Amino acid sequence: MSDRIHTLSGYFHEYQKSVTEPEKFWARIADSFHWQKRWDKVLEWDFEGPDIKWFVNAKLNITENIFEKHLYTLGDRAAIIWEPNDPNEEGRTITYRELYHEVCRFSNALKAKGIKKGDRVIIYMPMVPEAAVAMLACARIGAIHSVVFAGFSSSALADRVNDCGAKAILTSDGNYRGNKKIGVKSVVDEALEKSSVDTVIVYQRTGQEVTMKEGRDHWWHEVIEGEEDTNKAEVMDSEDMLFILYTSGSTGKPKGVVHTIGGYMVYTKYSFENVFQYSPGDVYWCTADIGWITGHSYIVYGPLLAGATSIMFEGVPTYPDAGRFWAVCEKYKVNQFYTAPTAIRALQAHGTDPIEPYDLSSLKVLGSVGEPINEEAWHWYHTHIGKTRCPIVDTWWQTETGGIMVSPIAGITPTKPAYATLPLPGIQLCIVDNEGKIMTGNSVEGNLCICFPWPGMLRTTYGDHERCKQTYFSTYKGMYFTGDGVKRDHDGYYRILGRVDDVINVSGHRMGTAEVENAINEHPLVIESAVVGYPHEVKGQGIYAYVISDMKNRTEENLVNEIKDTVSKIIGPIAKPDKIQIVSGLPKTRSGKIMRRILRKVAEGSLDNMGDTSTLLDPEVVTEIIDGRK
Ligand code: 6R9
Repeated sequence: MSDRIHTLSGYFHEYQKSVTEPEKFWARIADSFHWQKRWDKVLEWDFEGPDIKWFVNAKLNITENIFEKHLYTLGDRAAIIWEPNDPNEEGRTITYRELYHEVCRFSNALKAKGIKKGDRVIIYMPMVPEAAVAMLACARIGAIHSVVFAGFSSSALADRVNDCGAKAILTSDGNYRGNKKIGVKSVVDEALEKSSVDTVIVYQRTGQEVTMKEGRDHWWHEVIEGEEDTNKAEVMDSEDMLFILYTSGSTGKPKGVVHTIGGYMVYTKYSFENVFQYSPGDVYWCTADIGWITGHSYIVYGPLLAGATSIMFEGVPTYPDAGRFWAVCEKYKVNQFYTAPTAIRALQAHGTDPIEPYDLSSLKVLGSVGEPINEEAWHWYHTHIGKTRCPIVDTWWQTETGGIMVSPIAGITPTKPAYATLPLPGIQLCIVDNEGKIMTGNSVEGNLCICFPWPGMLRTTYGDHERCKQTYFSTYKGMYFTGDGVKRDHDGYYRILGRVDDVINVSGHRMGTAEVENAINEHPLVIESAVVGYPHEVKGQGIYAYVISDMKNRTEENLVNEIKDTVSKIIGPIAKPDKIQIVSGLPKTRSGKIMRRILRKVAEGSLDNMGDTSTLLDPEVVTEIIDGRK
C-alpha cells in the first residue's frame, strides 16, 4: 500500500515526480507486482508510429498477480460477491481461493478444447461470475479475450467475431434483466450464420431451451468436469495482448482497441487504489457491465489486482423497484460505489422515497463515469446518497486510456460539481486549439490531448494499425487526441465538455453517428439519413435521426417503427433512435457535405439562429426541417 496517496501535498509531490522522472516513477509502482522476469527498460515510445512499449521484455502473467500473489494472505477473502437480478434468488460469494480454482479449471478446459496463447476468444455473457472467470481463464493461458456487451445484436457480434478472427465464443443460454428473460445463445447462433468459430461454450444460467450444434457447442459444466483445479500460468511478455475491446468512433465500424498486459495491469491497480482510496477489507461496487471498459478495469482487473472485494450485479437499477441499488448497498455494506450519471438521473426522477428505507452509512466514496455529470445530478448524488459526507470522484477516461485519467483522489482533492478536477500522476494533459496550438495558463477551453505515454494506454487497433494512427495520433502532431472538449478553469481544474467529434454518448454508451446512419440505411426504403445527438434529460444525449425515405404505402408511424427495429437488429436496442423525422432532403453544402451544425440546432430546439445557410444547395430544406421538428 506504499503507493497510496494520503494527502493533497502528497498528490502534488507524486504528480511532480511522475512528470520529471516518469520511468523512475512507474518502475517504483511496478516493483510491487510479481514479474517472472524484470524489464530491461521501463518505456520506449514514439507517438508518430505510434509505437509504445512499457516494461520492455518483462515476463509475467496478470492472473498470478491476482491469485498466487494473494492466496496466502487473502485466500479466504471474498473476491467477487454476486448479486442476482432477482433479489429473492440467493447471491454468491466467491473467495480468492475459490476463484483461483475456478479460473484454473476453466482455463484447463479451454486448453483441452485446443485454445492456446494468442487465440482470440469472444465472451458474450451476462453479468455472472463466470464472465469474470472466462476473462481471467483467457489471461491465464495467454488467449486474448474480447468481451462483447450481451445487449449487442447478432450482426454486431458477427462483425466482431470476423474482425478479430475469433476461435471460440463463451456465452450463456440466456440472461435475466429486470422482469425479462432474454435469449443469448440464440443470438450467437444467428451471428454464426455470418461468421464461424470452432468452439462455443455455453454457461447455463436460465435453463431455457437452446440448440446445441454437435461438435461445436459444449456446456460449460460439462467441459470443466474432471479438469484439474490448478495449473501453471502461461509466461507472457509485458507487451503481449491482454484483450481487444470494440468501441465506436466517428467513422466506420467499431474498432478493436488493444490493451497489453504489463502496463494495463500496473495502471488499473494503481488508479483503482488511489482514486477510490480503497482500504483492505472494504467492499467496492461498480455497477457497469463487463462488456464496457469500466467493467474490465474496475470490476475485474483493478479491484482483483488490489485484493479487493468487488460486487458484480446482474440486474438493473429499477428492478424490482427504484430502491434496488440502495438495497444492495445496505445488504453488503458497500464502501465505494461507482455508477454512471444516466443511472443517477433515472433514479432522481423517482424522488427520494425509494432511498428512505435503507441504511447507507457504510458508504465512503461515490464515483461517476461515462459522461459529463450535470450539476443537478451531482448535488442529488452528493446530498441524498452520500448524505454530504462522501466525496464524489468524477472520473474521466476512455476505452482507449485503459484506466481513469482525470479524477479527484477521494477525500483528498477538493471537489467541484461537474469537474473531473485534476490528472492522476503520470498523466500529462494539454489543451490545444483547432490549429493544434497548445493553450497554456488557466481559464482556457479547447481540445483535450495527452502528450506523454501512460502505462494503460491503447497500443493499436486490432488488425489496422494505420487506423489507430489516423484516429488518435494524427489530428494533433505528437499527441494523443481524446475527441473530447475541455475547459481548464481559473483554479487549473478540468471540466470535460463532451465530444467534439461525431461520437455521441447515450446513457454513457459510445456510439458513432455514422454507425447508426449505416444501420438506418439498411432499411430497404431509406434513401439517406443523418444522425445527431441532442440533450436528453435522463440519457445525457438522445439520438435524433433525419431520414429521407420512400414511404411506399406505409404510415409514418409504421415506417419509424420499422427503422427502429432495423437499428436494433443491426447494432442493438441501445442504438435505437429516440426521434426519427422523415424529411424530403438534408441540408447539404454545394460539395455535398451534410451541414450537421444545422441538424444539431434543430434537434436541440435552438431554432432562432441557424447561422450562415447561404452555402447550402437548397436553403428551403431548413424551413421544412424546422417545421417538421419532432
Ligand atoms: C470510461 C468510459 C469515453 C467517453 C469520453 C467522454 C465520456 C467518460 C466521463 C466522460 C465527462 C466523465 N466520458 N467519463 N465525460 N466526464 N467523467 O466511459 O469509456 O465508453 O470509451 O467512453 O465518455 O466523452 O471520451 P468509453
